[in-house]
Amino acid sequence: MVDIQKILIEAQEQLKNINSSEELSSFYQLYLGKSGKVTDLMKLMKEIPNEEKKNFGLAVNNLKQSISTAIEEKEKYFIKKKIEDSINNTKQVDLTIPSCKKLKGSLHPITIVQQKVIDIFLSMGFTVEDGNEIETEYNNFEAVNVPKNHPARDMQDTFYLDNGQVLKTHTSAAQNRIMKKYGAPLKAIFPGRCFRNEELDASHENTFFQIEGMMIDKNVSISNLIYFMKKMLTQVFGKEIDVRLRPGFFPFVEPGFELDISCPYCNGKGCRVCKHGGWIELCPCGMIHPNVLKMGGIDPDEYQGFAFGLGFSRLAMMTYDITEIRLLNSGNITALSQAKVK
Ligand code: FA5
Repeated sequence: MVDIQKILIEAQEQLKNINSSEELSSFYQLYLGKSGKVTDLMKLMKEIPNEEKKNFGLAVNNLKQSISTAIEEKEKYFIKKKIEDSINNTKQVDLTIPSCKKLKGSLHPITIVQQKVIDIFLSMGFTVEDGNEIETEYNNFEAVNVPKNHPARDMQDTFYLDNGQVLKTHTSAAQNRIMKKYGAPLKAIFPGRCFRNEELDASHENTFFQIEGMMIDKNVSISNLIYFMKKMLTQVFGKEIDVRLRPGFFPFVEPGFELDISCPYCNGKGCRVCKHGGWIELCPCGMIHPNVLKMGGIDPDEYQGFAFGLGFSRLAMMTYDITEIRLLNSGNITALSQAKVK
């Protein structure tokens, strides 16, 4: 007589040691396949006496059911394990890590405002010239009427190089070369980096920018100077700007002035930027001294001219609402990118 219970126990034992889907399919073939142990039992049915057929059939069916269920469960277990393994072996992604932003570059505030001023002067017929950063003492001082031992040299703390040349203290250092290059009449601006060995604070840097301008022709007057400055500043600030002149001393101009602008932020009413005075000191200027014209090869009896030296770093600060000049040279992209046009 076949011991069905024994076959079931044997199958359950074998199943415990099965560790892969491949082993499980062999197990299936061994019991439920075409010539499997359970299938063979079913084939025995016809040899079983009639009175035992019912019990035998029931027992074989139960055996088949038990083995099928066990195989199904094991199969489910393998599928689940496969999914879990693949999750565990996949590189984990932390969705809370901030993404790496691609930072877009932009032009420096100085460059943006400089380009704007250059465009305005180009549209008014001025030529744009370049100045050297390392200059001869002659160009920086003597040629603009500041001879050796003149007290005005002390106003510009100068970096001297071992070879006797200087780091240009002002853009006026290019005046002589430009006059000699073009002669008169002449309309030119020359932006540039200047250097002074100064005490640093929120509005003084040792390296800063100026834009110099010169117009030389017959019958040039202070009215021309006021006209061009007003026109340029009105375009830079995008609104009508009033200017006023106060006397100022510079050896290379006579008369010399300090040009103030009506505060573009409060329209002259008084605010933090203009220190509540309604005016901002922006640009020293004046009529070019006859000695300077002469040294530039231009006859002062025939020609006159005006010159101005715009403190360009400060103009950029005003335009971008930057209150600390040292930020401009800091290379601090975060701070510079927060600078907003006023
Ligand atoms: C001059 O440099 C004259 N060459 C300007 C000039 C040109 C006058 C032509 C007349 C005719 P001053 O030293 O004041 O002048 O400087 C001009 C401007 O440069 C100042 O008004 C200021 O805005 C800026 N400046 C001067 N020193 C510094 C500094 N250390 N840091 C930032 N800006 C400065």
